[in-house]
This record gives sequence, C-alpha cells and structure tokens, in this order.
Amino acid sequence: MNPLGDWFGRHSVLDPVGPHAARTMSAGWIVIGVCAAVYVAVLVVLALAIRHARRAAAPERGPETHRRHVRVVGAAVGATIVILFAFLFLDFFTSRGLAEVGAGASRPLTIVVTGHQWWWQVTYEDTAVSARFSTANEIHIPVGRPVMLKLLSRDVIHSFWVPNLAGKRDLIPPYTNVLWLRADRPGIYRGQCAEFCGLQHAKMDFLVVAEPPERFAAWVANQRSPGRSPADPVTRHGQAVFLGSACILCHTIVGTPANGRVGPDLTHVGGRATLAAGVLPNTRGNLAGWIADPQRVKPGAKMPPNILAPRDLQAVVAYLASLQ
Ligand code: HEC
Ligand SMILES: [Cu+2]
Repeated sequence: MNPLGDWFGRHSVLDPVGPHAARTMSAGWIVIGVCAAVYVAVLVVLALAIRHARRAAAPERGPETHRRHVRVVGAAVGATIVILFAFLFLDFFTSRGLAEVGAGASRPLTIVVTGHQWWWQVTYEDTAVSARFSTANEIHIPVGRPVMLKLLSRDVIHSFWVPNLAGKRDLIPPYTNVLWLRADRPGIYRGQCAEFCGLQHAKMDFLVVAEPPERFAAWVANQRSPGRSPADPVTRHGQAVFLGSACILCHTIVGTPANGRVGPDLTHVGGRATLAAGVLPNTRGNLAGWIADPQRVKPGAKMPPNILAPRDLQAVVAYLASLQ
C-alpha cells in the first residue's frame, strides 16, 4: 500500500496493471533501450575522435580521409533514418494493439467522464435512464472487464491520465474522445489532469478504484439509490440547512429538491475517499473546512465560501457524511 494511505492511491507508469499500460510501457522500454544504445555509441565515437585528433597533430587531409568521412557520416545518417522509421512502426503497431484490446469487448462498461475546472464529473451510462447515475472524482471499475471512457469537457482542454492503466487522452470541447482501459489487478490508482487548464490544474486529481466484480456490482447498486434520508435530528437539521441555502444551486442530491449541475453530485459524497478532486482525504474536519472556505484549499475553485453558524455547519457536515 502507498505510504500516504489508500486515499492517495498508486501512481506510477513503471507498474502497469492492464494491457493498455503494459503495451505502452513495453514500447517505452524499447525506445529507451535504443536511445541509450545510440547515446553510448555517440560517446564512444566522440572519444575515438578526440584520441585520433590528439595523436595526429597535423591530420592528413587527402582524398582518402575525405571519402572515409563521407562514408562514416553517411552510415550514421542512414542508421538514424532506419531507427526513426522503426520507432514510427513501433508506435503504429502499439496504437493498433491498444485499439484491439477494446474492440474485442463484447459488453464494455461505458462511463462518461467530463472535465470541469477543476474536477471530474463521472456518469455511468445505461440504456435505462433510471439506472444512470453520476459521481465525481472517483471512478469505480470491475477488474478484468474492458471499460470505455467517453471523454468530454465543458470548458477548456483537460487531459485524462491514470499512469498505471493507460496513456494520456485529451478532453477537447466540444468533441468526444474515447479511451479504453482494463485493470487486471484490484487497487486504487491515482489519476491526474495532464494538460494545463487554469489556476487549480495541479489540484485536479481523481481515483480509479478497480475492484472484484461482486464488489463493483454492490457499489453500483448503492450509487443508483437516492441519497439516504436523515435518520436523526442533527442530520435532519443538516439537510434542512443544505436545502435552504445556495448549495442547491450547484449540487444535486438525488431524492431531494437539490438538482444543481455546476458542482459535483453529492448523492453519495460520504462514501468517497477524497474531497475536491483528490485534494483532501474525506474526513469530517476537511469537509467542514472545505464547505466554510473552499478558496483556502483551492484558490479560484468555482465554489464560494459559505458563512454558516457553527451549529449549522456541523449539521451539514453530519448530513453529507451520512450520504454513503
Ligand atoms: C456556485 C456553485 C456552488 C455552490 C453555491 C456550492 N458549491 Fe459545493 N462545489 C462547487 C464546485 C464547482 C465544486 C468542485 C470544486 C473543485 O473540486 O474544484 C464543489 C465541491 C463541493 C464538495 C466536494 C465534493 C467532492 O466530491 O469532492 C462539497 C462537499 C460541496 N461542494 C458542498 C457544498 C455545500 C454544503 C454547499 C452549500 C453550503 C455548496 N457546496 C455550495 C460549486 C458550488
Ligand atoms: Cu488540468
């Protein structure tokens, strides 16, 4: 496990856990290996040249030397062209291989990921409208099943990158890009926006949680349910405060009148590992701090500070934390 704990997740291109990342990494190793060999060869030739120049203080400049130089430089240019073409084919076949992993999927899971400044909206598609649901900054996928991500953006260009699972793919408004991935080992993999998208670009993270199919199915069933009704006076008061304030202009909680679309869906916010796009572990303290003053954590974030009486703030926190 990561020393920072599970909420941080794993984050390394050197540890591919699916066919997409693995193929990309193999191509990467070939490129690194060939480039290292070329680098060593250049240094060896340089050393020989220096030694040669030292020995022959007054180098002969006959036609024979000239011809040898032309041959050596010609061979080097030829080798460069061959290597670059080899890389071109390597790239082409790697990309084709990646497309095939997706094409073989009989029943892929389709997830729409929409980039916003500076968080990720995640919507699970289904032919039945009632079975669709939205969450934020946390993408659950079943281990071993190919997943098709449809990538959209509402504002500027973002780039979706989970190093352990796949290469980067840009989200370019108003187009839809597609990225396939498959996780072959359960785990929590951290992703990151990889295209500068404004003030809080560096704080636009997300988690991909790859879990066994039964656990994934249970998670989906829970996500499809409406937000839990408050079960005690404190959470009841919290819900009333939430529904009576500006929160509902921007946030949705399914099963309540709140259906704002500016910020993340909060129907099951209590069950998420992080807050504000991977920036804070989801604890009550962080939740309270975030709601009171998001600008302190993420200056420029599209959520205004909220001036709530301490009792109201604690109640809202209790209510949101109960939305598992
Ligand atoms: C003007 C729109 C707006 C209002 C009003 C607003 N929010 Fe937000 N909220 C956002 C946006 C946008 C984000 C995402 C910020 C980010 O991560 O960059 C967010 C994020 C959050 C998150 C973190 C969700 C997650 O999954 O990480 C919580 C919790 C939250 N808001 C609660 C509230 C509460 C409670 C209120 C009312 C007291 C409120 N918000 C009012 C827009 C708003
Ligand atoms: Cu970004």
